[in-house]
Amino acid sequence: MLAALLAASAGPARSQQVELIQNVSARAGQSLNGPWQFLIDPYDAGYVDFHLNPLKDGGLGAGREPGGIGDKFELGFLPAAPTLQVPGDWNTQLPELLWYEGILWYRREFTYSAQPGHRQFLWFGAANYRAIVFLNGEKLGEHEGGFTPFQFEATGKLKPGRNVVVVRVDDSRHPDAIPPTMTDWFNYGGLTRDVRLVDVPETFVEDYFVQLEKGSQRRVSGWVRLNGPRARGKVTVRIPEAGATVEAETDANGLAHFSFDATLSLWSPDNPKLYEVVVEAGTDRVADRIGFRTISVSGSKILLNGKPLFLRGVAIHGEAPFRSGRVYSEADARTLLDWAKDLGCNYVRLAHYPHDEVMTRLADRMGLLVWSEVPVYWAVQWENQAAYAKAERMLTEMITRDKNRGSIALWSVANETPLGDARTKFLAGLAAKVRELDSTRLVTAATLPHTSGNTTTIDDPLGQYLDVLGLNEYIGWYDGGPDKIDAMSYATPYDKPLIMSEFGAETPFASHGDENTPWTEEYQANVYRRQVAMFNRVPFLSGTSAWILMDFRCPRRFLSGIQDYYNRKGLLSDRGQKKQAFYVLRDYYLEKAGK
Ligand code: GCB
Repeated sequence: MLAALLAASAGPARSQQVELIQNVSARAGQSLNGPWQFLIDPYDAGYVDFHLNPLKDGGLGAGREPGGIGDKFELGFLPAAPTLQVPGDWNTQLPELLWYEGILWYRREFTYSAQPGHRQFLWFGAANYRAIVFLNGEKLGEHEGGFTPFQFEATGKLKPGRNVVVVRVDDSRHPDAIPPTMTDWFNYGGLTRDVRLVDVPETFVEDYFVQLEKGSQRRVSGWVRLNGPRARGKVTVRIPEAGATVEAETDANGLAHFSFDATLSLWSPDNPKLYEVVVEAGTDRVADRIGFRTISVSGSKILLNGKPLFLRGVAIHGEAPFRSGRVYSEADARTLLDWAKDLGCNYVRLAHYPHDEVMTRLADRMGLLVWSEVPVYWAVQWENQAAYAKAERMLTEMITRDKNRGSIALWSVANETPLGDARTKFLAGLAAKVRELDSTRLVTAATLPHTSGNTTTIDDPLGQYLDVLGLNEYIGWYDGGPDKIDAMSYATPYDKPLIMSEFGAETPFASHGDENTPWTEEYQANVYRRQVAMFNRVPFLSGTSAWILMDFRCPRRFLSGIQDYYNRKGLLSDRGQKKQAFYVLRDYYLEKAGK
């Protein structure tokens, strides 16, 4: 047994943490997936009265089967109320909901058998965008943010037998939201990810962080936090396969730091080795599967386990292949990540928001490094403190959920944001928050190009706060024709690695013409051929993520017969058909991989 060492560094103070149960899928309880009744409520009449005063009893939140006369009769779900599948966006489940943005109420009954001495939490993988949750007519809480998990304690509020949960989900877009009103993706609404009732002992392992210490290939270090009346006590962390066990004592906040040496086979795309890690405290025990590796930079190189690695990547939206709608299943994730592997990738950029946990867990298993980002996208209200607080909370929820995934190499704080002091201050704040929560990953952001003639200079002041520079460049599409790519050069005052975080061109599958005719596969392939030749001329380039793996639904893409409300920059169509550019990029990646 290895000695426990209490790390000297300050731990995550309770106020800095978002309280989320780590690794919920390993927990007891019950799934609340399946059919939920729903009511569409464009006027919010289920929540406020005719003079816009809040309805005293929570309105539809009471979850009643209506009885009586007049408006009391109207405020409820009759057994005939239709159902939607959860998880799942509402837009792709019923034709009349495709373009619906606004309020929709969900209701579901479930049976609960009492677990004396245990605690229960209602946990949501994500609800886009605002959710108000009621249990048995009582409001449990609210959450804002469409792509991260949240939970409310239900202990003492559950009844033996039949229970009713109601959720008011509102996906209307607002300028002070994250993301704000204009995005280049579809605003899929609803309970888009798993819903569970999680059951844990009264004092339980709420959260843990188990990774290699920054700069070390053998020192595992992290913390465990307990929640409950006996949160002051002993915790044990074990990696049985490595023969490593450590014990530590929690402080008054239930927090214990630990640190120990272990001989580990390091995780990498070629060796996606995961170890079972067991965390125990009192009567609670939770097991996870974790990969151990280091990720760092040296000048303009990205180093994985101390060795330079070129990130061969593609950007992916959380959009389901074949059926469209949001990704929520391992089958969806498997199809997307298999395509990325087939393309020769060792890295994926999960754009533009935290994806379902099935993606990051599968990336761990398949050996794909991940760029994970928050939807701080385009025109955020940079001067608005409330908008900052939302962004910081989402970032915290993203890191809280995925900090044990060895695949995660980069946390990104923003995409294509406009230059300005308020914006740089906002994003510097987020970068500092990443470092406070997780010093073991690299901080990045996708920035916009500043091009004069044929030279792009990557000098965004945000660069000083990043470990890795991201640049979205569309030479050959939004900027000049394919010929322009041949003449481009790149410069930067920063001695940092660069990832071309986006590049590409748009075409429907099977649209043909010559290589200079836009909206054809030949044109897209031409852009890719010239782009990859150009990449070889950028000495500080350490990775690329093509935009994008698969065509995705997008309300800003109007061209009838070409786009039909899809962004068609995919290397595959939304039906999984590979375009010519797929093979161009694959050849480049195979060559880069030395295959
Ligand atoms: C970008 C954005 C991405 C868009 C893409 C496009 O630069 O970051 O969200 O979808 O361009 O297709 O224009």
